[in-house]
Amino acid sequence: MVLIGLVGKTNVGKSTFFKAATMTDVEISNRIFTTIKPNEGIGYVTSPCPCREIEKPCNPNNSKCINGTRFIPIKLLDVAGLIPGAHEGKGLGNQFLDDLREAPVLIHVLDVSGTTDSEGNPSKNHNPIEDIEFFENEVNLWYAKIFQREWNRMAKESEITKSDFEKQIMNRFSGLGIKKEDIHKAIEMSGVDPTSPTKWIDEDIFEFAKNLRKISKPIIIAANKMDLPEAEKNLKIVKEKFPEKIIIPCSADYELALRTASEKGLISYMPGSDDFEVLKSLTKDQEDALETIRKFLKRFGSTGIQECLNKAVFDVMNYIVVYPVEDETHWSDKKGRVLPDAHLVPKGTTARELAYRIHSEIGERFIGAIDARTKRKVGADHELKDRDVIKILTR
Ligand SMILES: Nc1nc2c(ncn2[C@@H]2O[C@H](COP(=O)(O)OP(=O)(O)O)[C@@H](O)[C@H]2O)c(=O)[nH]1
Ligand SMILES: [Mg+2]
Repeated sequence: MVLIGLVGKTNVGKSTFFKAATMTDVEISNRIFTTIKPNEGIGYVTSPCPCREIEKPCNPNNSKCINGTRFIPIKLLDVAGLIPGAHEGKGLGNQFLDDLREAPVLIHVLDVSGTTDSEGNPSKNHNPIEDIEFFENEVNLWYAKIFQREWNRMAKESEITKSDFEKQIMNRFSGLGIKKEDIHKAIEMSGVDPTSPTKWIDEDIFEFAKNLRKISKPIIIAANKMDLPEAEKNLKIVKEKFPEKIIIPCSADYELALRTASEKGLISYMPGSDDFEVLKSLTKDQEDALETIRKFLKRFGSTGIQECLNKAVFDVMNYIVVYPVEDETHWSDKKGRVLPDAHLVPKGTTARELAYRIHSEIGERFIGAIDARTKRKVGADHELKDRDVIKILTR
């Protein structure tokens, strides 16, 4: 399952974000929950369900569908607050960072209202730009440190044996989930020579680590606490300073309030939407609180929480959703369930690769596939598109 790390300093709203995003009224399957550690939870990305195109309702198995929107599970990791010097082991330091090894994408929760200082204490007018620079630098230094530890030995070995240095790095640091092409790209970006790694100086290693981190562990920014007074002014400053970054205005507090009210049956609310419907009579306080939130939704389009998850998975990681079926006419599986499973796969995944992802045996017996929309037969190397409904043919 796709894993997203929620990171940032203390008191910015990571746990609030985590709680709101992992709240579920419909549990999918106990199977997934048994693999969850204490700070892990199941959140969802959303995508329009193909069931809108057919007469019959769908019968989701590994995901859920609410009013034609498919909610597909992902794993979220709520990581303890990062403090300056963490890469040297300060605070929870390395343990914190090591928790992030397996996450291919990070959401940096930022207090854009400027009401917490760099240590997480209440403050006024704290500059959130500092937090972004500090955080990225800390993660880059952590990456560099991992490499530096083994650099000399690895570099010498590679030069003596004339082995492929990129491959050696990949194998040695497989725990970081880095691909060979990422290493190749990072070496190119850093302008260093992979045939003589013993000549790299510390700055070269840092530059390489920084570029590799950017490619293999991208960070998007949840500009949180947008409901507070100074936030809008700060958001503008942060966006101007970092025009290339994905920065999403958020209110984790409001998302949590909406999901809680929805769970209690007070309102009907669809995560990610720009409105909600009141279902029961409310107290004056509840009504006022909800109307304030409604104004926020109108102003920003949503609370931003669902958008963060969707952007991380679909825009940054470049994943698509595909729906394997057994019956290309009814879009159902062997048990007759319509559109049972939604799979998140990297863009560019081929029909055969999808078969292998479902089961290695299905991959081995693969002979072709049928696009259930067009009913056309496609070959092994056919690249799947987002929201494809596909039948795998096996011998
Ligand atoms: N105004 C406002 N406060 C928030 C928001 N998100 C979290 N908080 C508050 O910030 C404080 C710290 O939140 P928490 O989730 O524990 O932060 P963490 O230390 O990063 O996990 C709590 O008092 C939250 O209620 C938000 O979107 N808006
Ligand atoms: Mg927390």
